[in-house]
Amino acid sequence: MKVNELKHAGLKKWVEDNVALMTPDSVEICDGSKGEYDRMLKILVSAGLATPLKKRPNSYLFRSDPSDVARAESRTFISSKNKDDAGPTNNWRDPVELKQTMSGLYKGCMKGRTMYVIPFSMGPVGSDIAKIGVEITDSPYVVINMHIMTRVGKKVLDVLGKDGFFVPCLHSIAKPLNPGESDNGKWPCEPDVEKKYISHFPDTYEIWSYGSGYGGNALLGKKCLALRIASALARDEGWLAEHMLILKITNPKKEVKYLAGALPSACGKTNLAMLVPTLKGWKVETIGDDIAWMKFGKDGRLYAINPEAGFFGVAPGTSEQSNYNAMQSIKKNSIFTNCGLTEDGDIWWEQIGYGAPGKTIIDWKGNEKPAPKTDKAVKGEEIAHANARFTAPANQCPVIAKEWQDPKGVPISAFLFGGRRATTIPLVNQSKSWVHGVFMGSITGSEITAAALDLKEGSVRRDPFAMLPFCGYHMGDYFNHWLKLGKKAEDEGKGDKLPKIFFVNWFRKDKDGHFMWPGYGENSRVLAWMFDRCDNKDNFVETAIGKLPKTGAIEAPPGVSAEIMSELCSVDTEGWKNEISDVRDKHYAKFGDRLPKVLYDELDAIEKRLNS
Ligand code: O2Y
Ligand code: MN
Repeated sequence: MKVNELKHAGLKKWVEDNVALMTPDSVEICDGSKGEYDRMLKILVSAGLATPLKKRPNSYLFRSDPSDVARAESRTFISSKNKDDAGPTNNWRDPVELKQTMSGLYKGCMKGRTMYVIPFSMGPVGSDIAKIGVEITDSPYVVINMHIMTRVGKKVLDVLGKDGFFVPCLHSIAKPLNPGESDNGKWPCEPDVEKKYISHFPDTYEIWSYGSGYGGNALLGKKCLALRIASALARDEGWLAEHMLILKITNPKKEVKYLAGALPSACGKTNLAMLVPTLKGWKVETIGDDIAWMKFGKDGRLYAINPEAGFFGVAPGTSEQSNYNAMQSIKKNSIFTNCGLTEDGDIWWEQIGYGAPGKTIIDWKGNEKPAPKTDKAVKGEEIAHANARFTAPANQCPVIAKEWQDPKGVPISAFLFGGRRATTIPLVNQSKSWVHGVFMGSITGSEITAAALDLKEGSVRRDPFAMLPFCGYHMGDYFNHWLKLGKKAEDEGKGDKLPKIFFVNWFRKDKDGHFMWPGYGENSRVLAWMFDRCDNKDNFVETAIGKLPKTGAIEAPPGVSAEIMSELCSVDTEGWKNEISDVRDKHYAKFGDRLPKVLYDELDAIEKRLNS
């Protein structure tokens, strides 16, 4: 298809304007076909950027530039008209000035390259909950990743029609080529981090990205559209765009429930999404591992879709033990970025579960090193980058639920929040009400372990709703959005249809620093308790901080004593008093008068109960 054949006048003009600005050598409208995917890979292999993997059919390894290995948070901007609307947790830039600066950078930025126009759907094509985006990019690496992570092609343009809504997503790697020049094995990007921009314009629902070819900075459907821009759309349209996995749980009686869960980075969200239960008769299946979009149905229930079509998972730490189903998902048709390359043509990373075969290995920077005999990480000598990634189609996951692409979505019975907390926070806690649940989401966070960070070791880095890097507007207003949705449901007499809200903590430690709970598949015991709670089973005790498991309601996993279970499931009154002060003085205080008053009331009520 040619640009002048585009039926949507707004899309056609947007593409033409950017062709004039960026001056690519040619333009391609992507059709999402296998032929297109294969052609992109041929281009990438011949440019020396992709290495085919002998051990994994149709799979390739990429090595990015050391400046371009993760989301660039300091270069991620929320550019709303009013600075106050971005809030204290986002980097704000004036939209007029930012667009002027970036338009200057975009001028001629695609010289010597092809401009790819990628029409994509976040969510099953045509679903009422899905949204359409169109990404303009000069990176064939982005094209193949978007093929896996989203639904690409003509079917999307058909749904868009002549005047449908789409989110325009502009992207350039910022590396024009001179005549006859090729990338020649060097990952193209702007190596100066200060010249990278990942900009969001929530008032006009636009994304402009420049200088990075990596992950969330460049695959604009994921964090940029599906979270930052979608959170603003959800605020404006009355739905939820959340950084949440979606699970299907089946109990031994074959009853099914769906759960959505938010955990900050490095808390095992993908592992939980693909968990292999140890509890007999229970089954866990995956709907999504990272993002959930949810709308209320006419029946008052909240329906969720996974807007993505693939997994963009962290490789190091992924093994058959930590995530069997992820390891099966990446056996073929997968893209690997910044992993090690073994002598026999396979990928390798730290904590993959085995040492590297052969004598030597190529690390993520392309250097030959002795092949590690164990999979332990050696600080400073890592073979894979800590943020090395796999991109794999979701339908390759052995436990993908049959309804994962249902355009109606799945009805959510429970929300789960959690973080890495060595102390204070119990194994699981159910909120007393919707408002209390929003309070729980708002105080989500993990303890700091790396002393190098700007917080005192052991203090809590709050990541409300695990949305801190992903909320496209003021977090105080975001809390209010959650409160408003709950109040509306209650005012309409549908409060009982709202998902129940839980807070989990798999990471409690004893005084010797050992984990008290084994985690992984044993977390199914906690999921089972939550499942039963959704059916109002009498398996809880009411406490000052919420509903906790009754003694014996969660059967202890092997090796966990009754005393430990009791400690995991009881209220640490002194710890909670400190928690309340920390939230009031260091966390909520940041949000000024946009912090909803009812959350302060909730804080006061818990404190009063703890003191009584
Ligand atoms: O490193 C990146 O660019 C992506 S970060 C990411 C990728 C997949 C799922 N979640 C995340 C995250 O940071 O939450
Ligand atoms: Mn994520």
